[in-house]
Amino acid sequence: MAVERTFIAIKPDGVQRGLVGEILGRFERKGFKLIGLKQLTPSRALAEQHYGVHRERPFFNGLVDFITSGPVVAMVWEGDGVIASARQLIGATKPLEAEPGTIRGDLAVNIGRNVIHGSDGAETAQFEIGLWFQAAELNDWLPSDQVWRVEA
Ligand code: DAT
Ligand code: MG
Repeated sequence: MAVERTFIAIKPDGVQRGLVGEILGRFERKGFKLIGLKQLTPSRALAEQHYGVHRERPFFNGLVDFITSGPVVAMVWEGDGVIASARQLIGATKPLEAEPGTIRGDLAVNIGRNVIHGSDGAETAQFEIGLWFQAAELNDWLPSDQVWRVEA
């Protein structure tokens, strides 16, 4: 499995509800590596680019209103197969259909307040990381336990 990077964002509902630590902890405990982290209230332009594939959907304006309504915690996580694994940790888009044990399954009810975003594929991840982060904001580092933690 190749080492990948993915873009993860805790949406304003997750930040307002005090779930940042809970969510960050799940990615840390899984064993992924934090490469970038910042808190910002996104501009409308940023939100519209981020959700550009949904521009024609009836929920688009409401989605942009929501994601720009308050603080977002934007992150880049790295690891083997992290893109698909993060989507599994996050759970289904509709929180009531998300499995217990997933972030949305455990922490959310409403599709319009589903707490977290994660890139859905390699191309999307590359696009979203570049959209939200400057190259200088991403810090590569070697965990001190890497040698024994990672199997070949
Ligand atoms: P995901 O966030 O699981 O990748 P998506 O890309 O299909 O889901 O949609 C992006 C976000 O848009 C989603 O997290 C919540 C919102 N959304 C999707 N479908 C919706 C709907 N039918 N009604 C309201 N909001 C919706
Ligand atoms: Mg999506």
